[in-house]
Amino acid sequence: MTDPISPDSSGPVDSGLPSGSTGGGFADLGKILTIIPTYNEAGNVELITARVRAAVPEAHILIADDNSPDGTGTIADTLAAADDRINVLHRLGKEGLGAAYLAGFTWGMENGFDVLIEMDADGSHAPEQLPLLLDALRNADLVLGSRWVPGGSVTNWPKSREFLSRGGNWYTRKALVLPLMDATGGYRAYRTTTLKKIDLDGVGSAGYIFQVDLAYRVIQAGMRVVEVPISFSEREIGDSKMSQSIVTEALWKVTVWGVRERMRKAGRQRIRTAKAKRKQGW
Ligand SMILES: Nc1nc2c(ncn2[C@@H]2O[C@H](COP(=O)(O)OP(=O)(O)O)[C@@H](O)[C@H]2O)c(=O)[nH]1
Ligand SMILES: [Mg+2]
Repeated sequence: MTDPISPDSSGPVDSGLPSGSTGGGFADLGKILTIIPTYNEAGNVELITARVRAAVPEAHILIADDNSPDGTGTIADTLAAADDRINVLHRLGKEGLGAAYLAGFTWGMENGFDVLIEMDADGSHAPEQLPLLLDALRNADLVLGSRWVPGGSVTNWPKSREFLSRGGNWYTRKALVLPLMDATGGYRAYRTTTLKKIDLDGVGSAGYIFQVDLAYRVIQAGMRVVEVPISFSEREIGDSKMSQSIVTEALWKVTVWGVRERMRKAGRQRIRTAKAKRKQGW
């Protein structure tokens, strides 16, 4: 970890990029922290932080680096030294995206942030669309940047990857009876209060299952989840860390949870029926 959090002070920066700005700032939402997990993102980390700083100048950034062998952590330290709104969480080694986010959430809560953003380092999640997520958070407990709602899009993905994402989301929707089009996506805005209301222990730590797990817990806790369309573009620099085991873990866990929930519901129904029969003197 590097520099401490400073009070809000810096002014807007013109990125020259298209903006999702809804006008005005987000002071009403409180202190905002964008958490960016990194593993071998040396070619991306500087650009992504500059874009976030330009898009939402009041947002702080936490780079959660898993001791990347390519020196991402050192570059992040240099960025943090030059900007008191950038901080770095150095972790010991590669433990998966979810573990990095959980550590980032804890850091954000300990440092008094009210809004915690999830954003990839590779540019797939356009920082220029962050204002759209923040605006939607005014009426939500969790906002999902969604590729698969009307207006959402994906560019530069092979058909196989699109099929996997659409298929995985379809299966998740059916298995968990989740009213979400993109439960596996990783561009999100949480209120800190939302995360405090759910049990973060035992959340799956790898890729997509982490995202599904959190959205599922928020919905089961009766909170409001809103999806806003985003334009997702595949990375141009560096390599994806997505692997077969991450996909398999996600499909397996969604299946187990879906079966468990159905058994629970069936059990509750049996109890209700037995009670009704007793009342009627059967
Ligand atoms: N700290 C940390 N970050 C990770 C890990 N795995 C992936 N990431 C980061 O998570 C984000 C998404 O990963 P990416 O490889 O682009 O996955 P994809 O977009 O699903 O292909 C990127 O910013 C990665 O650097 C990990 O084990 N630890
Ligand atoms: Mg990516």
